Amino acid sequence: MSALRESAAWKTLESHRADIGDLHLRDLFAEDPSRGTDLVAEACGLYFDYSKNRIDRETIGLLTDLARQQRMPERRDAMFRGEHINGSEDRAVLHVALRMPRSRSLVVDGVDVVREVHGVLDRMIAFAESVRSGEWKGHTGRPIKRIVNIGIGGSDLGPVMAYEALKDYSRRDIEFRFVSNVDGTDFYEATLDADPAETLFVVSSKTFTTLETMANAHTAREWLLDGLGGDESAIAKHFVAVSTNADGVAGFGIDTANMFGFWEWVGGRYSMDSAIGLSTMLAIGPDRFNEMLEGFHEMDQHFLETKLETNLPAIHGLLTVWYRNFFEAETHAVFPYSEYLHRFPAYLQQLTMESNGKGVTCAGERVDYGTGAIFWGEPGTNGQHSFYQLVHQGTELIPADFIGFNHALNPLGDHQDLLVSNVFAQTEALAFGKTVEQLKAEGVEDRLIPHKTFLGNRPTSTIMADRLTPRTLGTLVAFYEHSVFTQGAIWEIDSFDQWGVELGKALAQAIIPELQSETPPEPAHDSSTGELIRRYRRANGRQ
Ligand code: G6Q
Repeated sequence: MSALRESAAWKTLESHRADIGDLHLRDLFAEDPSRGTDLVAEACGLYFDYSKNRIDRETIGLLTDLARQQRMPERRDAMFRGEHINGSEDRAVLHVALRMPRSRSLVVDGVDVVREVHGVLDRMIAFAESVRSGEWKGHTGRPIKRIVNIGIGGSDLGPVMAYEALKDYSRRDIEFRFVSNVDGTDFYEATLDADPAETLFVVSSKTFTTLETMANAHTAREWLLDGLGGDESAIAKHFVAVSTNADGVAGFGIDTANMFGFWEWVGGRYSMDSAIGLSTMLAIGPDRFNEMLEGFHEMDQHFLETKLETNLPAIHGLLTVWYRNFFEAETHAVFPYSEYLHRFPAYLQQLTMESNGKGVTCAGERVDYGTGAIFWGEPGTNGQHSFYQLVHQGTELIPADFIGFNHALNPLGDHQDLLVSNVFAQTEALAFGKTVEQLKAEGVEDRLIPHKTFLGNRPTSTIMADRLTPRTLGTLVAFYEHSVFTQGAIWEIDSFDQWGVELGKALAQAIIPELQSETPPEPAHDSSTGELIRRYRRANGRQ
């Protein structure tokens, strides 16, 4: 058995879990009336109510003991100092430096990274202002009216999520589109009604070698040159790059003066506040972008400086461990009650699952405990009319985060009251359910009672903020980043590598020529893959 499972803090939590057993939230609230005002934490504009979780007043203390035993605070401090905590790639993990104020300095491997960050930010600001003001002109002298970000994974999910989340603050006279899929449909639809003379492509790729992004960028190049009469000098006015690979960018034909860099210590899924956020800055402007960075930074400082017992991301991360390892919960749901956050669950899926979907520890030992939960979700209230059935009455335990706002960005009649009433009603229903006695008192027919019973005792956390602003988005994303960090530290895994995406990439590279060759390829696969390749070739008129 692993040292973690043998450890004192883990064993104490196991017996605590046995004590808590099936204690119902109904009883926990009845016995402890101030639970709903005490088991909460508030910081950086977020009110975090974790009282509707399957815990008692001892649990958080035991979980923070586990965090200390696992040296989580020391690991956190090492990350903030710029140590190479991503061991398998031998890299520092410094997304927190991306949002440090200009006045700070952080010297890592001999370089002041904060200075470098602000150097790039200044160039992004100058560029964004010139595009937004119309000073930047396309090849034929027209201002930019459509901006297409081409990227995938970390170079897409953050930008598209942030654009959607902050649309209310964005320029409406410039269209923003995001192309990620190598399915040609994605590019086709993003440019269908676009005028090449007014279109700017932001090619976002840390490596500038990613198959999907390079295929889409080359298609964009052809589309632009076709539309503008084939003059290659048009590229400089219609393409900019966000990358760490200057040679690759120059080789593509983009002027490196129009390249915005970042660093190997920024992981893709932690990069939306680096130059990868250029499309966000183009949409909302430099001042709003800066407010977002301030929100991130405020939460970073909270995570760094606050004791674990009142530390929002630490508590969230520890509760996720609690359910994953002591209740065997396999999934974790996130339900934002804001239409603007409709891409937030997809963004979080990468952040959480690419970070903590690991089967070995940093030392390379196979784990014998559950790691990263499957994160999923959809905005409320829509989800209520589809899959919440399973959350309420199914056989799985699904811890869920409900995210709500006090104020709407688009106040219309009493819509916000209706929306938020659902946040509160759902968490109440999930916790307390509906008993046989209540149903009987309502005169429900006996045969329907089993169907109408809600067992309750389904854990939720509620995160309330005043309104969705760039600052709130920054704090919310940093909250989840540091929750992910906390979980990874407990599980002793490397939350910052992603070897699991490599195998599929390598195999696809091998199969491309087998689909395209004139003559049938040599048999090199299992009988299923071989037959799928043969059928595809035949369908496309190849032998
Ligand atoms: C994120 C991953 C991955 C990456 C994409 C795009 O943490 O590393 O999602 O962001 O594969 O990579 P490029 O930016 O290099 O194109």
